[in-house]
Amino acid sequence: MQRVFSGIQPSGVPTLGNYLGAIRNWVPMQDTHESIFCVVDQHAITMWQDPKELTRQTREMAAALLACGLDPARCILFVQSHVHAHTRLAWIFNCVARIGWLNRMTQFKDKAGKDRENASGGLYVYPNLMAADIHAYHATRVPVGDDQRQHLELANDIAGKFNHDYGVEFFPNIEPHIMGVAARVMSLRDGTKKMSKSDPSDQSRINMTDDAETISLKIRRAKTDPEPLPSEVAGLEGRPEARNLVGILAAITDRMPEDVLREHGGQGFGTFKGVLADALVAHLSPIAAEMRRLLDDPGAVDALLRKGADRAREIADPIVARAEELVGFLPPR
Ligand code: AQP
Repeated sequence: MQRVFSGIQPSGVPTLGNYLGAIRNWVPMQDTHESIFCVVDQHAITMWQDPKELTRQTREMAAALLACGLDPARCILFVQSHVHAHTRLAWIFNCVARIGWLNRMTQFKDKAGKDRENASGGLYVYPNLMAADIHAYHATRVPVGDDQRQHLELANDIAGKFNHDYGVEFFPNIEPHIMGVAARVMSLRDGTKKMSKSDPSDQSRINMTDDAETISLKIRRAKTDPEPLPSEVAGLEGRPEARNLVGILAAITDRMPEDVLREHGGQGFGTFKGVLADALVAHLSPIAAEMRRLLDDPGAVDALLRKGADRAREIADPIVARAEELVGFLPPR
């Protein structure tokens, strides 16, 4: 059975983008793949996180994943900092990856913004840690949103260089698994910018914890243009906000954008937004309710995560120990 790895940062409340681009696609994989999913708190601190908030958000993210359908009986779910193999391998990868490769990463440029000199070193080497997350398990399939494609290409370059430099075929090639019409959900305030849990504007995103009223209000206020919806996908060209809302309705109701436009083409946004808000509320409300139920017993969530980390260590520790041996580190025992 092919092994799958994917992670999500507890850098805020998970958004509709995280859900449609990643989490929702993880759920069926539990039955077809050996599945390993991780709340990547070490990635989160590449940008400033308030310590108390980070603890809360880590637990909340785990509860969100469980509420969306991850089942510890069918997958391994854990917190990155609990399994030290990730940072051990990341250090080796820091020494394998070339500065020129990292300089090309668009996510660093986006997140560092204009004040690049003031970005953390961790943000710069983030893709090396992400490569280590995956290669520590010899995972070959990585379900992510479209924004992570470049990092996965880098993870393959790192594995290729490691194998070449040490004369081995140790780290396998990774296959990105980028799925569905909503592989990139865009901000509700700007259809050219991706929806992000750390966007300063809460109005830019739907949080998985938003209640029905908040969802309806955010959709009603979402940026659009004055034209009615086209009846064909080609008519969405140059209309990023319209394309985004159509894509969201398609994804949440398991249809293609063509089908959505066949039904709603010609409608103004007033009517369409009402339909979209209702569909989102119907889909997300049960997930938010289950999250709240799980978070009523934080000790139980923590215990599940600790068990997950024990299982993750069993796989990752021998792989990373072998990588350290290949590099020439004196065995610790
Ligand atoms: N807007 C999006 N559309 C589709 N997929 C998305 N993902 C994130 N945003 C979108 C996918 O969610 C998974 C987890 O992402 P992450 O938390 O590791 O980091 P990220 O991509 O940086 O997500 P955010 O929400 O933008 O977080 P912040 O604001 O902290 O940077 C990934 O598979 C990602 O592709």
